[in-house]
Amino acid sequence: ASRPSYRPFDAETRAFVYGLQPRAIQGMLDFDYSCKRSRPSVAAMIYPFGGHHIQKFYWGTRETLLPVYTSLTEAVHKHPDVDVVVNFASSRSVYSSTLECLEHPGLRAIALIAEGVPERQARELLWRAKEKGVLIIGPATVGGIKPGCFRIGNSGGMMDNIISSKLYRPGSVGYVSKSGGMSNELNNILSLFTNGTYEGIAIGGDRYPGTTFIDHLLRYEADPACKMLVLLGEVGGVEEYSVIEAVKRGEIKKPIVAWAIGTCAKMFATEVQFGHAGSMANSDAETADAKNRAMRAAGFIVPDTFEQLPDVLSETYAKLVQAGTIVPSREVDPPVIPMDYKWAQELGLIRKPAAFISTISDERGQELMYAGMRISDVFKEEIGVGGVVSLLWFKRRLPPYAAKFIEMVLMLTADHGPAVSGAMNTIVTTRAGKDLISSLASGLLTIGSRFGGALDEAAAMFSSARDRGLTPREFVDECRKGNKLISGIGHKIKSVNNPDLRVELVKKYVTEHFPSHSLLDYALAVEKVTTAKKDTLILNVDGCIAVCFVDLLRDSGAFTPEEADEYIKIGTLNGLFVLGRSIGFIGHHLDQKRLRAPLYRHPADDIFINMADMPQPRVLGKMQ
Ligand code: Q5B
Repeated sequence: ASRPSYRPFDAETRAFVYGLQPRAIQGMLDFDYSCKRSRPSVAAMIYPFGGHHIQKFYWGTRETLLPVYTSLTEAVHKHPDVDVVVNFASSRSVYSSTLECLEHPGLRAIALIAEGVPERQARELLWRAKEKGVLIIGPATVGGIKPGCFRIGNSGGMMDNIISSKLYRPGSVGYVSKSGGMSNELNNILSLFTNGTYEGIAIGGDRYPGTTFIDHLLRYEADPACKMLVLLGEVGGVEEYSVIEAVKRGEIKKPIVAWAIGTCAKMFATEVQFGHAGSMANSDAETADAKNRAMRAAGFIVPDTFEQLPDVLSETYAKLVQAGTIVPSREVDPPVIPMDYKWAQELGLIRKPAAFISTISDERGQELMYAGMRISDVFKEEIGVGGVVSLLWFKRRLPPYAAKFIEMVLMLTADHGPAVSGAMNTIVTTRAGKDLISSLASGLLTIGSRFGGALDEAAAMFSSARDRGLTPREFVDECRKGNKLISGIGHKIKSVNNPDLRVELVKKYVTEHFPSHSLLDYALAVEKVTTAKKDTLILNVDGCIAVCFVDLLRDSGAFTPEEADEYIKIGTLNGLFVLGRSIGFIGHHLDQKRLRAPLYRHPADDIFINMADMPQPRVLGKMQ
């Protein structure tokens, strides 16, 4: 890379993100956009699982695509301009993935976000990176931020924090701290009491960070754009003393404001392990007080308390401005970053009409609800499949006799042998090699006004005739005159002498349990008229279920008359046959699969092909 070694990040920096971290990447891209970068700082993601693909992100108000590579080598090959890796690999895989990064000489800086990296592995990585001159930030860090240029992962916090701390444009103060949280605090303080952060790095709280305070402060010292240094150390470790030595040797000459956090440790009777793995004093020199004393003695600008830090920053900054070392730039207007829809919604800032309305079930809460009933209560109260259908189809608990009736209908429509139209189609489809869903769909698509799908029309025809006061004879005559078959009447093989026992079961149950069965009675009277003509013109299973369901809708007290009419009109009753028969169709599919049934071809001698009656094909265009 053409940038000097003291400046690993600038407004052209491009990075790989190792791991699938869409939120962090969106944060980086939002930051880039706020800095008015011409192109995103993230070039690609590396994720060894799931294959190559692309992911979509926002670039301002528009959208942009980022590739996901399964191999770092390929990513490096495709994006030779990338020299930074933000490694989100877990503590288990960060070691191997970082070693892999170190194999690529073009990658000059690596941030390790993982916590809990074994110290032995961290030290080895540190050593290998040093050998290759690669800058390591972390492990156990959010990373760092270069205002106006580049953001490592989630550094700097939410976008509103980035904007309020003016991180969308560079300031003059370079800081180094251990913690990401304290870095955010520093960004805020620096934006209020100086012209803001030039670069800030959180080295991480482990005992063996890849780079330490001195590494970054020496970079800031070398960087002419950085005018003032801040060191936010803490109790534990001796890293502050390396900086003290550098100041004493004259390697650091820029004004350096410093504070070691953890001065309260003396209030405890024993040594205290603070939040970070390395933040515990193992000797007097490692206490925050000793460090603050030593830094003050070496010429650092050290406040008496942390609360006074803003004052000393402000004074130091003012002196640099007065001396002409810092020439504050004209403030640019804070950028407007489009807010994520979800976030804006959470804050109650926006509303939008829903594209769908749903009123039967809800899985958003702790427990799945069927029409307001908790799924655990569905089982506790043993409402059965009939009860579940009542909830999801009619949004109410129906009386037990009604729920049992629904269950009975599902059970006795479940199958009627392999010869019926729908089962045949399921079987033929299965034998053509199709899967369960296709075979089932093929069977279901066969359900129509002649086969299994006569319920709704039967309900409508019988109730209309009865409501209009027609006698059964008048109803049959009216249909005959209009050349209309009566839905729910007639069967291919069942007849008066070969009764359909399913129909007998329904009739028995309904007469015994329903408060009223007036439409069933009417339909049976119609059957008397039709079977007088032909004994197969019985009230069939579709018709019997349909009229009984109308009796249920109208007379159970669970529905208003309008609801009862609506359920017939919107095609509810055919749903009973569809649901029940799905059981049988699936059975036929599995049966054929088990039997390894081969492709079916209908015998030609069973098809009457009559070409003689067909018109001769017309020849279009000129014959040669
Ligand atoms: N005629 C079911 O026909 C069938 C008449 C009628 C007045 C009628 C026929 C029909 C209405 C639709 C219906 C559900 C096609 C049936 C089911 C599920 C199943 C199936 C299974 C299972 C049977 C002979 C003479 C003709 C016709 C007259 C016929 N139907 N008159 N109203 N409804 N019904 N479908 O036997 O004077 O000689 O010309 O369309 O309710 O699908 O098991 O197989 O569980 O899977 O072929 O049970 O009834 O009778 O057409 O030869 O007619 O009777 O006008 O009179 P067929 P056709 P004419 S249950």
